[in-house]
This record gives sequence, C-alpha cells and structure tokens, in this order.
Amino acid sequence: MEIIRLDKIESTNSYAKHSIENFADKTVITARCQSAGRGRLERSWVDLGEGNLFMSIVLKPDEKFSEVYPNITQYLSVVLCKILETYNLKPQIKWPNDVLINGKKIAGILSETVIQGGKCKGIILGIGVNLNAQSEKLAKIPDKIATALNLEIGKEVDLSQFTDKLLDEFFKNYDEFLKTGFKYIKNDYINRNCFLNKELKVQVFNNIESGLAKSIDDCGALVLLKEGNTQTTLTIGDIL
Ligand code: BT5
Repeated sequence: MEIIRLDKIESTNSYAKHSIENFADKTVITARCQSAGRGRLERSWVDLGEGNLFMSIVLKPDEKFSEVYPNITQYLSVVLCKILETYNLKPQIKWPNDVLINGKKIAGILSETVIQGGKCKGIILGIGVNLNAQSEKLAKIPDKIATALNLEIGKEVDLSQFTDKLLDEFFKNYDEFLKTGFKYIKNDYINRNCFLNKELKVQVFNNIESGLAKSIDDCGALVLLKEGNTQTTLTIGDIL
C-alpha cells in the first residue's frame, strides 16, 4: 500500500479520478487541506482546518464490475465506527453510509467508480473525518449538525495515528469483504444503525419516499414499508 501525502489540493477524489491509470490498486492519497472537497450530488465537503482527515483510497479489484463494489462505502462506515469505538464513543450509521455521534455528522464518504469501455478502471473511495475542529466553524456547515472527534473526547486527535488505524482496519478484512459482499458486514452494520423501525422520509433524486424502515436486505438496500402494506427497496437516497 503506497500513501501519497499532498499538501493543498482541490479534492483528493478529483485528483485520484483524473489520473486513475497512474495509481496502483490500494494507493492512498491524503491532503493536508482541501479547497473544493466534494460530497455526493454536487454537494461540498467543508475543510475545517489543519488536523482533519481528507483521504481517497484507489481500489482496482477487477475490471469486471461486481455488485459488491457499491457496498464498499457501507464497509468503510463500519470500519470507521470500529475505530471511533476505540475512543469509547458510540457511533451510529445513518443509511447508507453517514457516521454520526450523538446524532451529529462526523464523517462523509464518497465513492466514485471510473468505467471506461465497459471496464471498471477503478474505484475512488473518499472519506473526510472531522478530527480537530472548532465548534464555531462546525456551526457554519450548511444543512447538517456536525461534530468532530476532538470535541467529543475533549482533547486533540493525532491525525496520522488515526489515519493509520483506519487504514489497518480497512485493509484487514477488505479482501474477505470483496469475496462475500454486504453479508460480511450486515450484522456489524445493523448493530450500529440509527434508522430501523422509524418512520422515514427518503429523498431519491427528485422524489420523496416515505415509510417505516423495516430492514436492510442482504445487498445493503433499505426496505421501506409504505402505506397500504406495500414495500419498496431503495439502493440510493438520503434520509431526510
Ligand atoms: C458526503 O457527502 O458526506 C461525502 C463527503 C466526502 C468527503 C471526502 S474528503 C476526501 C474526499 N475528497 C473529496 O472531495 N471528497 C471526499 P454527502 O452525503 O453529500 O454530504 C454532504 C453534506 O455534508 C453537505 O451538504 C453538508 O451538509 C455536510 N457537510 C459538509 N462538510 C461537512 C463536514 N466537514 N462535517 C460534517 N458535515 C459536513
């Protein structure tokens, strides 16, 4: 595993995506700061200053696209929870892959797949974790209540130690996860969820689906029980 440490960059995901052919499988790209960090659907990821984690992992498992690849974000959300638990915290997962502490967002995960000529050239798995932030800056994040690890544990967090722990845990079971798929982490994922058995509104592009969050299926999809006892299974969306 090679780690490329950058100083200032627009976005580690964009950097990896633009020259994906230059990076070997399992190359990790980190940046000290990001000027144009990205979330899903053109949303942005706010840089809260020095000491926060901005990282993209380039993965090249196979040129043949596997149905397991979209679940890598959920795998990473479980990995992150396990690391946060070593700080005596109780992180929770909001489907599909938001990690919250006391209901506040501490991290964001963005996976992008590069497909060329029908072949999967690679997956860029980006993650931002708020490790050292001032509460005044957090308050400026749009639309979400956010937190940072230093505020939750009451002391500064060592960025490089945290990064090493996260990468070790990620690669420890990564190959096994690729072979088995979401089922490999299903229990770990469900045990940390904060949405099952609740009435939800889920934004799916321009639609809003409402219903009772009944279960997570073996592919990591959210099963909603709707009015009239009908059921819908969502593979993409944002819980509002
Ligand atoms: C995400 O998108 O949460 C994925 C964010 C991924 C960021 C990493 S950093 C390294 C790599 N390089 C990149 O350019 N991106 C990845 P989404 O689910 O769309 O959530 C975005 C929303 O989270 C925003 O609209 C805000 O409401 C909120 N947000 C933005 N910055 C935040 C922060 N620092 N902490 C908590 N919430 C934040």
